[in-house]
Amino acid sequence: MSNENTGIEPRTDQPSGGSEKTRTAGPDSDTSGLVQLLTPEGVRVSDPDYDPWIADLDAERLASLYEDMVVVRRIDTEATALQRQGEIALWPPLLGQEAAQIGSGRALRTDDFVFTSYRENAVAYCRGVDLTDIVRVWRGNAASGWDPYEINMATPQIIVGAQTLHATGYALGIQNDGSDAVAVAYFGDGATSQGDTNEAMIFAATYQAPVVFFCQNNHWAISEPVELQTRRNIADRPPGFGIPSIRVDGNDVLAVMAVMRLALDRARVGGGPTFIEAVTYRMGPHTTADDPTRYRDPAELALWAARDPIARLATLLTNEGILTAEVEASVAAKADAVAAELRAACIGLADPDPLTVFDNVYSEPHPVLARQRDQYSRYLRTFVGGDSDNADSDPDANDMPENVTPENAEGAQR
Ligand SMILES: Cc1ncc(C[n+]2csc(CCOP(=O)(O)OP(=O)(O)O)c2C)c(N)n1
Ligand SMILES: [Mg+2]
Repeated sequence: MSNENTGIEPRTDQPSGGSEKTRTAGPDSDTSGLVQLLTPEGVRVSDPDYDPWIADLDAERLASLYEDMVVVRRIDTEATALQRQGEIALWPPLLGQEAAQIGSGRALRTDDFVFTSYRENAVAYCRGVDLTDIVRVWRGNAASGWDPYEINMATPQIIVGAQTLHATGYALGIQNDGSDAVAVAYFGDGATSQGDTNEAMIFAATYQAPVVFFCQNNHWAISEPVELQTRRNIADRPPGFGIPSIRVDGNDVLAVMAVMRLALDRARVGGGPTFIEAVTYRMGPHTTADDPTRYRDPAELALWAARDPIARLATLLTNEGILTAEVEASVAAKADAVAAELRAACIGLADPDPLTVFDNVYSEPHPVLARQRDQYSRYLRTFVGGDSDNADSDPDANDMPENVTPENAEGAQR
C-alpha cells in the first residue's frame, strides 16, 4: 500500500494530557500509518513500494549507516559536554533524530544543495563538514561556520523556516540551469506554521521546482507541543498546495532513506517537489539553555526511548550477524576518536581580533560602519594592553560606540 498523501482524511483524535505542569506532544505520538521498514523491535518489515529504494543496502552499507548514527550521537554528546564546560556558548542537540538525518543525508548526491536549521549537524556530517566548522559559531569565534559552496550546504539558519525559501529559490536556479541536482530544505514541525514555509511551498508547487521539503516532526517547538501547531498531521497540509507528501517513521533509517531517494529521484526527473514528514522525537532539550523537564511529561520521553533509532538498527544487524562485538567496539572507538578531534578543534580555535566583527557586514565600504569601527578601535585601546597613550591623547577615546558596554568589550578582548 502506498503511504503517499494526495488527499486528506480529517483527524478525529483529541489533544492529550500530561500532568498539570508538563504536557505530552499529543496525538502525533501515535506512529501508525507511517512508512516503516524496520520496527522499533528491530524487525525488518517489507513494503513493496519502498523496498526497491534500498535494495542496494548490503551488509557493509548497513554497518556504515549504523556507524554514522553512533558517530553523530557521539559528536552531539561531546558538543553538549563542551557547552556544559563553558567551551561553547550554546548547542542544539539532535539526540533521537539520528535516523532522520543520516537516512536522508546519505541519500543525497554531492551536487545537491542543502539548506538546514541549526539542528542538522548530522546532515552536515554527511556533507563532509570540517568538525572545527561545526563549533566555531557556537564558540562565538565567527559569524559563519563554513563556505557553503565547499560542501554544498548553506550555513545553519536560525530564523525558523527561512531556509525553505532559500531552498526553493536555489531549486528554481537549478531548473533554469537545466541540471538534475536537487535542493533540500530541512526544518522542524514548528517551522510549518511560518509564513515563509507556506510561501515556499506555493512557489515550489507553482514552478514544479526540484526541491524536497524535509520536515523533522520532533514533536516540540521549544516548549510548544506539535498539537498546538496543527489539528491534522503535518503531512496533510502539502497536498493542499499540490505537493505530494509522505509520512515516514523518522526513527527508521531504512524507511527514511527509501522515501528520501524516491523524493530526490522525482525531483531529478522533473516531477517537482515532495514533502516528507519524518516523525521522530527530540530526546534532549531544545538547546542547552532549555530545561524540558519543566514542560514535558516524562512518560512521553520513555515511550520514545523505546523507539530509539540506533538500538533498532543494532538489533537487526546483530540478528543478521553483521554487528559483532568486534564491529561494535571499532565503531565505538571511531566515535570516541571523532569526539576527541571535535574537542581539540574547538579548544584550539584562536580568538578572533575583536574588530573582525565589522567584517562582512556590508559587501562594500559603509561610512556609518567605518565610524563605528573606528570608535570601537579607539575604545579598545583604552584597556590594558591597548595603545592607551594614543587613546589618552584622543578626546573621543572614551566615547561609547553604539551598542558597546564595558562588559561586552571586555568579553570581546578575551
Ligand atoms: C522566525 C522565528 N521565530 C521564532 C524564533 C525562535 N525559535 C527558535 S527555535 C524555535 C522553535 C522551532 O521549532 P521547530 O521548527 O519544531 O524546530 P526544532 O527546534 O524542534 O528542531 C523558535 C520558536 C526564531 N528563531 N525565528
Ligand atoms: Mg520541532
